[in-house]
Amino acid sequence: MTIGIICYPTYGGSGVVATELGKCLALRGHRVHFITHAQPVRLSLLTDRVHFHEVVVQDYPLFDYPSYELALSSKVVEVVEREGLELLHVHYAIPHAYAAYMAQKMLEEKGLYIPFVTTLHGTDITAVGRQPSYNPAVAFSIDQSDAVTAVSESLRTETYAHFDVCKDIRVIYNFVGLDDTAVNPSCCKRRALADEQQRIITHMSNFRPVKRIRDVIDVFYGIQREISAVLLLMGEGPERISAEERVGELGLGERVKFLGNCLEVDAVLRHSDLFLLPSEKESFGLAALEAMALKTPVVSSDAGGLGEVNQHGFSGFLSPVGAVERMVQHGISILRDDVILERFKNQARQVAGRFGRDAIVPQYEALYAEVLRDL
Ligand code: GMT
Repeated sequence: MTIGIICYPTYGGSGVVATELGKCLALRGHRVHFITHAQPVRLSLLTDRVHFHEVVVQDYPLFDYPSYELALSSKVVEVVEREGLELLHVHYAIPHAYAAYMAQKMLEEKGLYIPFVTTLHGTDITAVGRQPSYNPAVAFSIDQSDAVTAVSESLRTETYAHFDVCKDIRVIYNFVGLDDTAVNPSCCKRRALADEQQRIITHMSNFRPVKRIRDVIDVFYGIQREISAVLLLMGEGPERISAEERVGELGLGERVKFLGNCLEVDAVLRHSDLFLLPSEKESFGLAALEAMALKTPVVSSDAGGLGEVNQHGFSGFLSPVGAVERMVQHGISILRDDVILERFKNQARQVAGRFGRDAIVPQYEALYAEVLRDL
């Protein structure tokens, strides 16, 4: 199959899922064309089966707001015709599904029909897409898609609750690689991250308010009063400065390290003993799944789809959003004893096993085949 993938190419979870999916599809024999405004960050290797087409958004003095959708839909038309794409898979409803619909209409005028599958990831539904200025366009794009998926049951339910849509939405969970968890000797060493007797606690996100970074630091503060530990923060975003301020207020100093957009995420997660994700909203929580796959238990909020990923009392613990003290106690209960910690690590990995790429990617392939068959 020749598939076009449209996504945000940055560090966000939707871009990561879209890129990993494209790479897996190529390994399974498909030809994949990424149509994005920059080369996706997780796409290091272009091959004869993996291609990248850049969407260039032209500025013009009259445009107060240069139109990404216009440039994207035009690029899609060009790539579909030139490369013979059979199907588009768009990640994030706005504006990708909207642009795909426009491309579909333009191609229909030329006697071509290109179906598009839309995957809803989260804030396109639970935050930005719900705003009155976008809601009708999001609902329209969902209903016009040839097929729609959501990354959790929770997101599927929220979509029906907030949008007037009649499309059947199928849940296809996010996935993760389950390759060997052994530490690669060339990657960063544990001793570079913490002293031998310290536990390593980690958080990774785009530092947006929805991630509640202050709770991450406050939970760490509570834990490290009982257990010697360091906190490693991976990612960048608007809350970074206030996070640094909070670290200063609590006198945590050297015990908290900001690693920025770290290139060694897997190595850091492999060395970690606990992952914190106290988010306000989280349709799935890919970062938690990535941690679990590398044997790191998770203390998280119970927001959105997190309860579908993190199994309470087994792969970690869930608490209501903002329940900092409860999260502290959960963290301590996992970290205080080597035997208990080892048990949680193994259980986290066991739960992650349900979301392996070999189980999930064929579900997308089956959906693509169904869409093409029903044309
Ligand atoms: O919130 C993020 O980290 C970025 C955001 C995105 O759109 O890229 O992530 C959303 O999609 C991810 C992949 O499906 C999910 O794992 C995240 O839970 C979801 N974020 C939210 O719902 C806040």
